[in-house]
Amino acid sequence: MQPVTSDLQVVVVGGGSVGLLYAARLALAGQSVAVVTRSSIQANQLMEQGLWLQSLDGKKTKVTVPAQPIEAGLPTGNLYLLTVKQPDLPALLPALAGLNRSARVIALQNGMGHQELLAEVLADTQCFFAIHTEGARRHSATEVEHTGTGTLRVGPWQESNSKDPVIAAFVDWASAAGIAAIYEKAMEPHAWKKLLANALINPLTALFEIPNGALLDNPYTQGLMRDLFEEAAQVAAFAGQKIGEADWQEIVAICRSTSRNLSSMLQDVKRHRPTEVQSINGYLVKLGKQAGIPTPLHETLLRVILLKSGMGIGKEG
Ligand code: KPL
Repeated sequence: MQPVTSDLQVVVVGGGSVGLLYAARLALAGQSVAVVTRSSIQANQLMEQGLWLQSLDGKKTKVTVPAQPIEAGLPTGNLYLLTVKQPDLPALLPALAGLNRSARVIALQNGMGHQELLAEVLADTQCFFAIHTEGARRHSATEVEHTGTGTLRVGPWQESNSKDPVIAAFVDWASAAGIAAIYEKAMEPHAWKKLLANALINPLTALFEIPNGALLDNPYTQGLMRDLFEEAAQVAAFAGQKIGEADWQEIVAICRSTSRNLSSMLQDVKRHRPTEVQSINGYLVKLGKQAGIPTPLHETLLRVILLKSGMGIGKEG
């Protein structure tokens, strides 16, 4: 059944696996969606060939979505889904600053720091955050495969009891598209839990070039994960987050349930793309320094991943 609200105009910013997955699934559910890509080549290909979604059952469906490159600006919409990675966010700020005050933005980045960046150009009432566990693999500029079902949590950063109507309509549409979407009162605690999972799984898988599940096959990598967890939990406590044994178990469970996944950081390293390590481990190191909490393991991994992805030492800021 389609949601009652039909005046939602979604603009998906980012033509990576997550952006293409959400664009295709929302469009298939009948939602008006436009896609904004980094390159004009991808935008042209999407316009000419359409967007192809391979569902969990292997079936391929073509979806027609308007697409344009970011250099042409942001098309009109009332909800902007930011699916680009953290390193690509600063370049979007001038375009976001020009949005109508009634427009809402949902940021889907891993790590931390994006909420502060967005606050530079958007009002508090415009900014929402999401964390999702849907699996997606991009096969080409116009083809995406849905590789696993998950949930989509969306809401304001800090606790609010009132529901924004645009975000509520989006949650309804996502549900109509078959995505288990939840409107959360506060995303900050969820973002911290995701940060910890990413801070343990992503750099180790990127360093050793192994799928997520392989981290659990070896007592040394498991031990490293646990030590990274202890450091991160102390920093999280300084930030007012309650992190305990259940969170460690949850991270182990994520590793198991995504065992065949190549983490996003490993994929970035393989593609010679900038990674999100500065917003993940780098954030923990920075906050640890402010709090006087040593984070030698996170700092070492930060440097190693920066070196591995060709960004060099000393740029961690
Ligand atoms: O979010 C992820 C990522 O790869 O960025 C995990 C949870 C580690 C799944 O691969």
